[in-house]
Amino acid sequence: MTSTALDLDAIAERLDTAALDAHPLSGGTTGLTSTEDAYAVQRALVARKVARGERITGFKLGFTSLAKMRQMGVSDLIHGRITDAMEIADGGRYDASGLIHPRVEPEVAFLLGAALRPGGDPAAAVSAVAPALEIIDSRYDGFTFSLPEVVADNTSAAGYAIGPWSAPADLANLGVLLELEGRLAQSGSTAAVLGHPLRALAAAARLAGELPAGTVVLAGAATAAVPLPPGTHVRATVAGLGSVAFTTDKTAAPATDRGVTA
Ligand code: OOG
Ligand code: MG
Repeated sequence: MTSTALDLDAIAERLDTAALDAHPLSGGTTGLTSTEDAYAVQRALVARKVARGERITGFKLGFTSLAKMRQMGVSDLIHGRITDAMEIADGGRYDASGLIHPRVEPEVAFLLGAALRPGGDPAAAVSAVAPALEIIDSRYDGFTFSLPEVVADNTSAAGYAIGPWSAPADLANLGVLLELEGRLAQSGSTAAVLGHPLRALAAAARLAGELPAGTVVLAGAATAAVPLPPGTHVRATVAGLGSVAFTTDKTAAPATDRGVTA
């Protein structure tokens, strides 16, 4: 049900400003209770980015693994938009000083060679797969939010890096490692993503509508996310697909991440 009492554009503006100023909002203050309103806010928020010159490069899924659902205390699949301004070059440097309390998580990315309609065969649409890293940065204090609130906040999207693209491989059960400074931070399997990451792709088309050829889709983290400190080399490896990495600049430390429960 859509609520008419809320000013959805004003909520989008608050979230946008929170990101630009790296000053979080308190969860629970948006008044959002409906998912429909939440996606309307997300669209308005992304439209503000596009108006500033950002280009939408694809979609991301959230809460596709139990590890993530448990960590964040939610139980529903969500989706958001990624833009060119969020891209981090594989092997490159990344300045996270403008973020609030960044976390990083290992993912698998799909590249669509053909459009994928809701109900269509996801495997037939995929032209390439790659290991990926996602940086999330909730615009809510302490990463504390309701499901509609995280949807409105474009699912905490902040940055992503994509490793080398390979021909579509069987992603049913590939080992996933997340290393910070060469130390193992998280490990898991692509099977953690809805039993098979292709299910996340099918869900993206079901939830967001037809996905055009050329779209990148992040399937959702296979493990819990970990805080991303400055001056850190981060690498995700997916067995058989290779790895993707970046290094954060040694700039001013972001605000303390008080929300980690994993
Ligand atoms: C929301 C983003 C979830 C994932 O991969 O599950 C997500 C959050 O955890 O703040 O990107
Ligand atoms: Mg993610």
